[in-house]
Amino acid sequence: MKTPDKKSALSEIDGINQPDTLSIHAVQQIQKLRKKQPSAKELIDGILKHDKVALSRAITLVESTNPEHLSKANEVINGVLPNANKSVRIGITGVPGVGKSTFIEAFGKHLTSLGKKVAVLAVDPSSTISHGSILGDKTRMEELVKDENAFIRPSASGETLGGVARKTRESIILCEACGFDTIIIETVGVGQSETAVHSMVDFFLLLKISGAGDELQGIKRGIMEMADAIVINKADGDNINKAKLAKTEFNRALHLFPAKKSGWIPTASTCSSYTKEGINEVWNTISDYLELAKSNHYFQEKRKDQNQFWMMETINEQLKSNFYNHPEIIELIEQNKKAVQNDEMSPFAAAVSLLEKYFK
Ligand SMILES: Nc1nc2c(ncn2[C@@H]2O[C@H](COP(=O)(O)OP(=O)(O)OP(=O)(O)O)[C@@H](O)[C@H]2O)c(=O)[nH]1
Ligand SMILES: [Mg+2]
Repeated sequence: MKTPDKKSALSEIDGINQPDTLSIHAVQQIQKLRKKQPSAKELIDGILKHDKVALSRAITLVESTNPEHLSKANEVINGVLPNANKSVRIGITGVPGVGKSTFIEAFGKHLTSLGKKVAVLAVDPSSTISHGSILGDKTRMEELVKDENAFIRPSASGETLGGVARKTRESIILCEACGFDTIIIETVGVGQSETAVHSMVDFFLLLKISGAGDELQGIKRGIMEMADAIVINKADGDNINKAKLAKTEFNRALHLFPAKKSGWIPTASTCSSYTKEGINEVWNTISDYLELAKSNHYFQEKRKDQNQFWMMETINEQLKSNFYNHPEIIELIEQNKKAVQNDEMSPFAAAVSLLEKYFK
């Protein structure tokens, strides 16, 4: 039995003998597989053949910060683009603990039972702090994880909202090309992430739980305006009556908002992800919306507007990151900051000199 290469992770520290059962052939197989990175073409072919492993790998490239990976990711995205877009994209938001992941599990299972193929992505720029809901979500979506017609990808982390949003958008395209017809995007209802998600979905759903009769308190007006439906979750056990009251109150409040450009009138409903009551009604509501928005062409127009918006966002993001990562600029920013602090330079002059330097 030959001992594998000392540098390999499969090789033990000095003084410890390799077990006899270690097969050098198996080690070499693993090493070979590990090193072999699929080409852009292989990934494109895999995705178009609806291979989830290829999809996962392509998303990993999209999430990478390595410039080489990024250019490969772009190649893959461009290659599959003609096959994307044929889906419905649903955004789901709500405060932490409202039951988004549990709802997505129940809702997703309902969708796959209708023969749909469901991909779940998450926008959660805060997950760097909370160390991500990767484990949490995968255990909360136990059934969906096992469903062969579902694909769950936890949020990319360690990033700004802009960065996470770009990755999610590109992942949507990859999922669609891989045959997923229903894309669900979960976002936690804090910060600006709802706005980012709203601008990448067709239908935006706000999840709520009933409170102590003060349902509208503490809810951001902007989120109410963005919502195409409000669903009061956890309408089970002792909560049923409170949930029904909350539904009435939200329906009344929704009527006070100006009419939507889509012609759609948002409504509130109740559901329980535990008893599954109300889950199929949520899909019926979304189907009604799609019928309306497609027949009056709002659906198509909105997607075009979103594409333009994301084009501009991508330019903004790239310019910013290119500027701030430029070695000379990194140095000069520090110098100019000091100069501004010591009143040797005006903030305006300090900024202009940096920009001029960069664009020269
Ligand atoms: N009674 C009841 N409890 C629920 C229901 N849905 C979720 N829960 C519970 O609510 C808690 C939070 O659920 P999650 O699905 O993790 O909520 P979340 O909104 O995804 O939370 P974050 O990912 O942390 O933002 C869990 O303890 C769930 O078991 C429901 O329909 N009824
Ligand atoms: Mg969650």
